[in-house]
Amino acid sequence: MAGRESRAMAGIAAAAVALGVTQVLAAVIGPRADARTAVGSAVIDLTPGPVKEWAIQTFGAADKLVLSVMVLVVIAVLAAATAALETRRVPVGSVAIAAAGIAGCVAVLSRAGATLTDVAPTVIGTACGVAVLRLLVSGRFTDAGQVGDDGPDRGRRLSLVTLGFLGAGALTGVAGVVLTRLTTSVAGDRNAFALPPVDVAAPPVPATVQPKGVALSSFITPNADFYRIDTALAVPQLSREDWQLRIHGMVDREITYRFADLERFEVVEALVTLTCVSNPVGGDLVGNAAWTGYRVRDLLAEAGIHPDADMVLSKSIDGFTAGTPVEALTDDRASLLAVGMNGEPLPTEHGYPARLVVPGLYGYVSATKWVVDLELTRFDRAEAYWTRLGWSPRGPIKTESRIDVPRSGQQVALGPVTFGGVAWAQHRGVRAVEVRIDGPDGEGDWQQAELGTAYSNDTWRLWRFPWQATRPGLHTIAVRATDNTGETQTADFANPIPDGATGWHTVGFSVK
Ligand SMILES: Nc1nc2c(c(=O)[nH]1)N[C@H]1C(S)=C(S)[C@@H](COP(=O)(O)O)O[C@H]1N2
Ligand SMILES: [Mo]
Repeated sequence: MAGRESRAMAGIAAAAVALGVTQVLAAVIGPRADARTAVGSAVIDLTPGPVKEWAIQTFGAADKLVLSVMVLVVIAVLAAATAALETRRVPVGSVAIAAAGIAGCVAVLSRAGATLTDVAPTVIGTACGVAVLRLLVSGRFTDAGQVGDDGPDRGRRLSLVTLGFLGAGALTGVAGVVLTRLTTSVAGDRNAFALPPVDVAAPPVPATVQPKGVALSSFITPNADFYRIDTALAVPQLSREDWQLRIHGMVDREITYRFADLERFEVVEALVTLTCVSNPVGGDLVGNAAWTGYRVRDLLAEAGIHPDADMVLSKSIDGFTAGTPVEALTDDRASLLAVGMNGEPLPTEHGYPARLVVPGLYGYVSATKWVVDLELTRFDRAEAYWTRLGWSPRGPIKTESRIDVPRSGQQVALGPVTFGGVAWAQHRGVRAVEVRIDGPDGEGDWQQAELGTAYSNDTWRLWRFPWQATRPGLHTIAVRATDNTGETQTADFANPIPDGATGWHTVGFSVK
């Protein structure tokens, strides 16, 4: 019988084999059979709202990587702990692997469109894992030695076999992930997509939107730098061929558009600044892009909206939902079913082949990526993904501003210096930005910042503030914006839950 430590190692090897075999078989059966993604998605869905919020704030776009690593560590610890107790008679570790397998099957079956064949990889992988553990604790590799064989040699043989299984598990796992990527990726489909010619172009962007002499955010956020927030553990791979948009619910006639059907609608280009409700004061979950697409209003008109419908519940291929006021999708703002971002097809992680973009509303109530379904309904009947978790059903974007320069703790030389940042109040527009240095206890008063040209009410506005550094030591700079309704950004601090953070962004810096 192997010792406690080698049994713990055997447990990790068995878990690796179970995961590896499952992963490689899932690559053959199809994405719905991917237990790893199913379990991760289940973990995301079951995580309480405040914890999700904390994860987004803490890890940002790396949240999913952190989750994956955490899940692997938890699996390894559980496998080691339970396998350490495994004996030939009392199979604690094997039962744990089997239980994990059952949980994996439940997770797979709970996903949209899953069938019984989708659990086959998990069942076979689990069986392999149990078999490996039983084999390693059976003593076959330790007791089979000749009489007089001494401990260290037997132990070495066992650990070599264990390492072999561990390596095989890791290899099949990686092979499975790579194979899945290769067989499901829509990168080719995306590369082959030429954006439709624009019928209604966005007004040109004057160079004066970008204040000079200060290294602040660029007015248009390049796709590669655009923040990404979603609940999708694996980026959905949806080809144009497979994409459909079903419009149903409180409508006169249900419609399903195929991608090619979109050709008969006018192609509109609009610059819209997106913001995440989870963006903390001073945060970077905000970006501005030129979107190409079709007016949602035009797509809805063909279905005929019932007058008592007040919400469009949009749904993505992976089950995310957002509830948007019908008004925001049918009034004269540029609410788009976007297929292009900054002149390229939507990047896969930003919703290829089609997503919603709605000026003035936080992403969680409007910006559904990989969108496939629009249901006309009512706010008193339906609840969307984040609303169910405690966020506000309606999410108009709050007036906010951010300091990009100076960075917190930055050292500034005596003499002239230019500070700067961004301000946004989508669909109302930014009228003024004020800066205060060393207030309220210092002598600082609010002073007007210089504004970049206003492009539109739906885009952010960049600002700069030239200043003379005359007194060495520590200083603070605060910023506040006023929107075109005359409302000045509130000083009251609020957390992102339930309807967006508020407060003044304040940065400490020093003069030398
Ligand atoms: N399918 C899907 N769409 C989604 C989300 C999601 O989790 N899944 N998150 C929304 C949120 S909270 C935001 S802020 C925006 C972010 O869009 P981006 O990742 O393109 O910046 O997407 C929205 N659309
Ligand atoms: Mo968001």
